[in-house]
Amino acid sequence: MGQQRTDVCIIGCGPAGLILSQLLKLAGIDSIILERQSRTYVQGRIRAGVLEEGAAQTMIDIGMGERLKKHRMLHDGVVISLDGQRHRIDLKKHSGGRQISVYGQHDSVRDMIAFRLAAGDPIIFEAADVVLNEVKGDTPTATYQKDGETHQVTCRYIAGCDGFHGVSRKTIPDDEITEYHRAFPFAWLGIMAEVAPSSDELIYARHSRGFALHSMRSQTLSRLYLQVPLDTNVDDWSDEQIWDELDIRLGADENWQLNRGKIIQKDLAPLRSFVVEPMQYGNLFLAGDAAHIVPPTGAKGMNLAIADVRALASGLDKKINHNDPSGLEEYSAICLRRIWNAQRFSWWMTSMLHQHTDQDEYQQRIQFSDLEHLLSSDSYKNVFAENYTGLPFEV
Ligand code: RFL
Ligand code: PHB
Repeated sequence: MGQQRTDVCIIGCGPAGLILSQLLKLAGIDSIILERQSRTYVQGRIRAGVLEEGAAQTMIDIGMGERLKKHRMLHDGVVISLDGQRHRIDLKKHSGGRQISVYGQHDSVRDMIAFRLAAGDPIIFEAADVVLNEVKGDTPTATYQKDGETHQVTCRYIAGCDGFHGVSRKTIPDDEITEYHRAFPFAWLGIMAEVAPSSDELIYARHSRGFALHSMRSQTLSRLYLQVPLDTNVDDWSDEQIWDELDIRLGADENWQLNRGKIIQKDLAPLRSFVVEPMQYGNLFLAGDAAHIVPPTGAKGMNLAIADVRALASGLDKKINHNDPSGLEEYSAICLRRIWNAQRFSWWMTSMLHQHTDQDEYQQRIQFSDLEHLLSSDSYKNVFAENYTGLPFEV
């Protein structure tokens, strides 16, 4: 059996695992990343687009954000469309000067993998059947299969950064954690299209036919979404049907048109909320989607993952370098304060902008009234902008 040793064994090579590995390195702490998928697969997974100011700055500060800094699109505002009428919210003005960065998660992941490998630090791709052992003891281990052999990593701490379907959370006995779930009865059909964005800023559209979102990745790539039923088969939607529906929901008219282009990817994402408490079991710490999921409407998932690993890296630094356990003891509580706030914000944005199948006329009016209040009240816009651009980090 192949044997390896490190301080922290990180399971999962998504944003949480990659950023944690670099924060630890800067604190002089050694880590190994074990990733189930291939490098090509991980780099091709299309997901988030919006980074809070603090999340983008974290990537830049740790040296992994050179391309982000050069290629991101910095936005000062977002547009909310109500049955085709577009209204801008000035995020910068209402958040005390903060902007958001629009940059693809798969680009960030590709940049960070290249950075780590160029520094000679290990990522083990295609590590199959990861099993975590002795996580309550002083020397936990992770075993995995690769190239027909069993390998074992012995470490002091394990960071479960392996997403919602990972193995880390499942290692914790059921009676040691509490899970909170909420499933929404609809999904998003997402497309990536080779066409210039039709708007300088994101458009979140509430429409009686369902929610739509216009986002982007670059001057030549647009990312758009439609609310669809959960059981949708994306192949049942022709490209033309998708553009026609986006036209209606985003309110295309003689004054504003949606640019159409070649659709190079179609995907379906269910909307759900999930939190596990606490985010620790012995020397195993969960971070990112392994511990919580939010519906993408508030653009919070990757941002939360980054806030988690900042707190985890700080706790590990205190313990390993200064023998101070306080950061690790408080890790779960620190993260959960931000997580529940993001849960509330994401739930609110989702509820406010989507059509709900069981929604009656009364609820429709309440929803409309909430949005009208947002668009007409400076104090409501301040609350929105503060949440959307990201609250300050506790750690
Ligand atoms: P990830 O990215 O899922 O990475 C986990 C990694 O772990 C690997 N893995 C394993 N490795 C070893 N052994 C196992 N047993 C393993 N099981 C899994 C996986 O292969 C993977 O490489 O989790 P992480 O790092 O916590 O990052 C979370 C983010 O990916 C996620 O929250 C965001 O994508 C959510 N999200 C958004 N977040 C934002 O902050 N802003 C956005 O604009 C935004 N838009 C979105 C989104 C998510 C979306 N989808 C598809 C759900 C838009 C969409 C449509
Ligand atoms: C994206 O660009 O993919 C995106 C943007 C904003 C969201 C969700 C996804 O709220």
